[in-house]
Amino acid sequence: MKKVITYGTFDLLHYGHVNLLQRAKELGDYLVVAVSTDEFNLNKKNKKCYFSYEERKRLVEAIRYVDLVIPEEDWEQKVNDVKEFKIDTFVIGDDWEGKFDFLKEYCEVVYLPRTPEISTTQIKKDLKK
Ligand code: C2G
Repeated sequence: MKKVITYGTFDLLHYGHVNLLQRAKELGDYLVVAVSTDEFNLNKKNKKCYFSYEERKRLVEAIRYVDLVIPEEDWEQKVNDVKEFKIDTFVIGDDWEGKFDFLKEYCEVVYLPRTPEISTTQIKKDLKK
């Protein structure tokens, strides 16, 4: 069984996120998604989420491509996650191109094109109009 992992906040879940998760699942048979916790978002990613971790976890778990959701609590957990879950492929959007190449020592690393026209930031801006 080929196992894939990806990471993200997934706040105000939108079709760009789903596009990524669909393509991530196509790279294997089992997809683990590490969803950033509220603390990690606030303290390390400088992101204030609309939905709590529990709500974002519930939403991501409901996506047909996702097999398991785990918490992302810090930047340093990826190597351990790859080992613990016996991951074959790490995948993330190409806004992170090159940032996780250190994982190539442990698994395949794939950067996928983002869905260009949508983002949580844009949604929040549009809602303010
Ligand atoms: N994404 C995408 N297209 C968009 C928006 C997001 O393909 N229009 C992808 C991102 O590239 C990422 C995933 O969807 O792979 C989740 O996006 P975010 O929730 O913004 O995640 P991010 O804040 O980039 O967190 O340790 C890694 C970080 O946790 C990644």
